Amino acid sequence: VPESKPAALRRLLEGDRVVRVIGAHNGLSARLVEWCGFEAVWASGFELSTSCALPDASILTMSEALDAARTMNEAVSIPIIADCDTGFGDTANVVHMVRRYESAGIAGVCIEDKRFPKLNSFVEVGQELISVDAFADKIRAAKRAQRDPDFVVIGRTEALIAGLGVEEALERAAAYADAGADAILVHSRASTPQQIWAFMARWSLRLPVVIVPTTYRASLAELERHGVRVVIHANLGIRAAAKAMRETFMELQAAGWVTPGIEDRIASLDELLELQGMRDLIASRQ
Ligand code: SPV
Ligand code: MG
Repeated sequence: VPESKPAALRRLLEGDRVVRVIGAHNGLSARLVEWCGFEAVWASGFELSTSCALPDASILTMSEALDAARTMNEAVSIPIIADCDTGFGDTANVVHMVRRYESAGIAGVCIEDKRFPKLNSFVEVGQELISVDAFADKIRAAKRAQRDPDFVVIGRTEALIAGLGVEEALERAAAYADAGADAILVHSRASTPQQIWAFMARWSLRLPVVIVPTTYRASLAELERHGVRVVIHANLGIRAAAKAMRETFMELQAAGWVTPGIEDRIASLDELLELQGMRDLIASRQ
């Protein structure tokens, strides 16, 4: 029997190497994450919202996020970690969400301790958390709702994002671990990793730690040294895509509506036929 995706994700979390994860928002970006050799896909709420030209503020529904996660999952053979924001509401919503994501074959979900409706962590105002107990309740409910014991639930604390400090982040992480989380994501938007290293120094390593270094830099060697297990580059794909699209469109405008200068800097049609799976389709017919 081939290894299930939840089992594959669990094996990565339990290994001793830093797990490298990249954010995606659709089948194409997820497939590129796999083809470039990364270990898992982060189905990013920020990327998905941006790709819909909507704010990352609990505007998209659970079904919309699930549809996107399912498309990504079907496009790759590596596990998907789905960014499920606050769990799309209260504890009962978390239960429903876990059942639906698990049935769709998603390897794991991540929920965060912000108040629903949430705002993306890079927004500096209005970052409000729910109580430790209320969020621990969500984690417990999520763990009770899953059927496959390998399905992964990551508890994410936004204590540092809300400006509450490392002590609060540690307290919350410990409570979420006690509630049954399989890993802890600790997020920071500081310009250096100092808060994260302070957290790691005092975290007893009883659960794997996941980080998202967007505003700060941390090399794989440093992550390894501080005991971080999973690193997610959550939004590189859509930032690369947005800039490339804008520049290409603007250049077409400037070039007087002819494309020769652009063609050699964008993906060829051949490349896209390969990415969409046309090559395999044709081969299967012969
Ligand atoms: C996302 O990619 O949607 C995340 C990470 O949750 S962040 O945008 O940094 O909050
Ligand atoms: Mg998010």
